[in-house]
Amino acid sequence: MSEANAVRGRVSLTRYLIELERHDDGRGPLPPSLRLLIEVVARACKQIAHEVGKGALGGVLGEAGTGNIQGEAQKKLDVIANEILLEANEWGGHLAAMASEEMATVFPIPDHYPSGEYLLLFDPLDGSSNIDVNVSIGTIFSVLGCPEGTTPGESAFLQAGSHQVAAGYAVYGPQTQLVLTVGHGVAVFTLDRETHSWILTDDGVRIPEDTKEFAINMSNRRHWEAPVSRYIDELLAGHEGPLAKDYNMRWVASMVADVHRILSRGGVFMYPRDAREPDKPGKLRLLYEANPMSFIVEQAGGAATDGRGRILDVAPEKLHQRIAVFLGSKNEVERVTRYHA
Ligand code: AHM
Ligand code: MG
Repeated sequence: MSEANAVRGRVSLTRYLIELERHDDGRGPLPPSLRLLIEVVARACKQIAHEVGKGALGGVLGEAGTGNIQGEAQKKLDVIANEILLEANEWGGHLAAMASEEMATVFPIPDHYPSGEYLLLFDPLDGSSNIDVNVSIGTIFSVLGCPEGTTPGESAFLQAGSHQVAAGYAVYGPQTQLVLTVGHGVAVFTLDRETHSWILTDDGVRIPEDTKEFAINMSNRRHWEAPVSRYIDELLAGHEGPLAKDYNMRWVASMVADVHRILSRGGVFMYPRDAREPDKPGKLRLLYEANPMSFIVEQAGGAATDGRGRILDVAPEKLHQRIAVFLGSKNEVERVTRYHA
């Protein structure tokens, strides 16, 4: 391919979304306001990638000296990424309100900006424990419609994940990538660091139904519930065990990076409920982590449950609600879910 043809053949994020706007396959065309909102989020992710990349040279590493609503110490980059997303999205006119893992309560669009029809939720920087050690981290986001006639307070956000109109994440790793679903499958964009544009590098992503790879924090083993212990024992028993195959284990401790690997080559990711904090059903947050990742995984042919049922069917009761997560290759997620029954 000549250089000119190679350039013309590249599909940018804007082009990908505009084609969805024009093309109605029965699920309805993508609304222009949703396209613009996604573009703003993607632009904010580029800015976060830039800040992350500065590392020690930009003074962005280390603790912020503050804590979030979950009682976790915030890193400087947690706070910076949160600010970037708020600033980028508050004035565009597409949103009624935002909610973030790093903020105690919802952020309504200030009165001096027009208010829009969507709600944006995000985990501005997921995998915070990896920031200072230069391991992949990411941003996770989810978009809901704002129910008509409601003031965009906390209750407007308490919608089951099946109502999401878009979800995605950016992974800041050796390459910076954006993974997106608007309910038409899953597309992956890679940041071209020369032109600063998101270029489509994979579309119609499919997660293999079977896998030989699992991801779990094994150090919590003594706190797990019986069905999880049984399942992991079977995986570890390998070829000689009941599942009759050898499994490999990977745990990045950044959900974005673990999910990204599973999208790329299959696997099962687990963060079960455990006995450390009995009042908290799991570590991960339903609205900022579990729902958007479950939407993406299901759109790629995988499955996502909390061990009991489909995550996307859970009716949230609280903004910062936590949930157990089992997601990835369908047959393994179904097996561990069966063990809970
Ligand atoms: P964070 O949003 O505060 O970074 O916490 C979420 C992260 C996930 O990315 C990851 O899967 C998990 O916490 C790692 O937990 P652990 O420290 O138990 O390995
Ligand atoms: Mg997180």
